Amino acid sequence: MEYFDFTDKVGYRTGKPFEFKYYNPDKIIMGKKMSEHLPFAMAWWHNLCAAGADMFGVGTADKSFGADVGTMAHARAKVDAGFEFMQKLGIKYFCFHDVDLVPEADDINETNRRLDEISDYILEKMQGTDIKCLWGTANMFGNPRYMNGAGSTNSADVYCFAAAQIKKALDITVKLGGRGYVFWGGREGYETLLNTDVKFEQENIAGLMHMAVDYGRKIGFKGDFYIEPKPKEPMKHQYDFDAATAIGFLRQYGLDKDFKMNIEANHATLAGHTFQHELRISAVNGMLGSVDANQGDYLLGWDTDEFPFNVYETTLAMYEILKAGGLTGGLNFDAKNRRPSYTAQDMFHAYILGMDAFALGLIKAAAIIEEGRVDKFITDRYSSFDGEIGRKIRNGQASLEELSDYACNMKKPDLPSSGRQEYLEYIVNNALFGE
Ligand code: XUL
Ligand code: CO
Repeated sequence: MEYFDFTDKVGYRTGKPFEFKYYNPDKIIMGKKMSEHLPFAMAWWHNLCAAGADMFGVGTADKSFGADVGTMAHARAKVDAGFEFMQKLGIKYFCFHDVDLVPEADDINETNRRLDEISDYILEKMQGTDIKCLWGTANMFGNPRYMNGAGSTNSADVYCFAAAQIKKALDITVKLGGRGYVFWGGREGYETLLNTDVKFEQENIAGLMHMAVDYGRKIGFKGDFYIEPKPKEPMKHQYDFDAATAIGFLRQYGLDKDFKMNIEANHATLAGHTFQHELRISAVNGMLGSVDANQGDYLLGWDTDEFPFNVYETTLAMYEILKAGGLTGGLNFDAKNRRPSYTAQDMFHAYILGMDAFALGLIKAAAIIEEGRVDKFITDRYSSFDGEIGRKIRNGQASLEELSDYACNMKKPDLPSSGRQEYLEYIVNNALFGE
């Protein structure tokens, strides 16, 4: 059965109603194919499961794919529709939560059996295609048992259920050849400190992550584990607030060798940071792994998970990614159509928008790097540290007394060189819109 019969394979500037204007997979940018710079992934949950329900109303889109929702026949139809979707768009990766794949049963043993069945089917579909799994994860926030979190729960029994779900999600990720495994700490945080032992909860979260690493390595998982920072929503405060916080946590609990960051654009802005900031902080700490490619709305205080459209943001994101030498993970569209964009055609328009926004971002970021003035400016900006006293400081050979003597001899320093922000922004605009 063909689910999306209104389009065949979407190509570059074909003149057809569904076409890429910028994403040209084989085009070489800075020595690598665009498709290698941009390992796009489909998010199973938004694309194949979510129908647009919100707090005020039910879904508007039909994601039944011709089957009864909540059955294994529906789970299989989603696999078929998902593979047709990815093949038509030339998307090479997918990401999933355990319960995106199958309906959750009352008994975890039955859920696990369903997961075995569907992962056999996905594996079968993968054969003969170049589609792979980017990462898997366990949904440890939706079921009522996780009302107080998974690793951070006050219930030892619920903690064991979280362990069981992670074990199974890791099994399936490995079975499908996943590059990574994600921890998004959905409800790992608190609503009020009046009922919360923060130290106890953080130790338990770290304990669960250690067990996941031990088990994953035992079953042959060679990829990266990821933390996906997010400051709030659904909880008032989430422990993985932002990249700096999550990296500190990983180091504190000895998890930093096995984990990297999965940075989501909308989570960055919820934390009061730019997307670029979160990518930079991860990269300078050697922990930039993967990206959830979406965008938020600066006027709204929640996670809107929009398809990326803002080319300034994708350009600066790709600038960071190129400077970091690329991603070990990929660009997962953790994004959903707006509720009134409910048709199957809208699903294609959304992915084309997102893929083109990142392709254009890549082209423009490469132009900024190749043009060279921004990078040269940054190098020059610190050139005072190339002098004798500067080198001593950088090499850790200076003492406070020596620097004090140096300063007192000078009496008064010159002002630091200009930051020239407007000049740099003008260079970015020229790269984006031409001289
Ligand atoms: C929620 C979110 C998740 C994670 C995976 O804000 O981003 O979908 O990406 O659990
Ligand atoms: Co996400």
